[in-house]
Amino acid sequence: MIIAIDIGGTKLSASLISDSNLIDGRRASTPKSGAASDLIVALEQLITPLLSKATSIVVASTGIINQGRLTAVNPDNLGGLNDFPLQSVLENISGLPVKLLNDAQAAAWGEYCQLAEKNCRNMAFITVSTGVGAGLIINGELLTGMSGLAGHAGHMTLDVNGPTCGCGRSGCVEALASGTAIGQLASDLYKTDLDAKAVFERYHQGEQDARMVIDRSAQAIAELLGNLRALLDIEVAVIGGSVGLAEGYLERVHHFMEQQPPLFQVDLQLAQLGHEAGLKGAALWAEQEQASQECAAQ
Ligand code: ADP
Ligand code: BMX
Ligand code: ZN
Repeated sequence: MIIAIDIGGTKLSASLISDSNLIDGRRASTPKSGAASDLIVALEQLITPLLSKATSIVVASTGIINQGRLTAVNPDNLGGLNDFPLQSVLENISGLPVKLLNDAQAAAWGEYCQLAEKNCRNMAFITVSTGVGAGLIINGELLTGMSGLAGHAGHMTLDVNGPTCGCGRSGCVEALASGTAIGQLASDLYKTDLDAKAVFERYHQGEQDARMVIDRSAQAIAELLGNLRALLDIEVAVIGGSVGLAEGYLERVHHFMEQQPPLFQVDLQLAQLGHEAGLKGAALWAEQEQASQECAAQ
């Protein structure tokens, strides 16, 4: 069996995976200190109980994944941590072979494998979570880019006069739409600390300020989808992440997308793998990589 690990800005999950089924799934909070040593301890505690049954590890992680390291685009999402030797840390903990992929890229592959429309060749997966991540399938293949940066659509600028993003740019999609951005704007408006989950609760109770905050996020995602459609002729967009999957969110994205000219609208779907898209997608990707390596060796 394989161990799949999902490292997000808010939570860590790990599970054994057999035939695409999760077995013995575990969760922990992502350390907020920004210290590499805290992340190492958290990962060790998370996967140690699973190690005896596994022969390899695959990771879906927030951040740019390149040459075995995790580099943050937005270090704020990881408490300031911006560079981490993820592959060697996990190899040292486990003694097992380890493969790494960005979390949204992994989820994109997982969701692409679920798509009923097999003639879909170009798909975007967007996670609205601690940050905003994206993974792109172009001509049926996962795009990672030369340095792992491909798909980081959360850091495309939507508003040059918008809030500063932790990546250093202004008005990024992430700075307007992420769970963190929702929590920050709502905390300013309500003058008390609120996270995105609490904002959704207020929204469902009919509060106008909460609705406005969620609409800022949903509108930014709708604009992003229009941009991706224009750039890449995306046919299907799949939305995931805890904000993306929250009740009522997809409807608001749809509402704003419908205000755009039809040419810039996409077929919008909720992640079929739900919160497991990263874990399952990473496992499916690892299987495929393994098969193509074996094929090339023959
Ligand atoms: P990660 O970024 O670690 O992958 P999540 O996908 O859970 O984790 O995203 C975390 C963000 O989602 C936080 O901003 C959190 O407040 C928000 N969130 C968590 N649960 C919910 C919920 N039920 N409804 C709306 N937002 C949520
Ligand atoms: C950020 C960036 C992406 C990631 C996305 C979603 C960092 C640490 N991460 O844009 O690589 O895919 O967040 O990540 O710079 P999540 O933590 O919200 O799942
Ligand atoms: Zn940014």
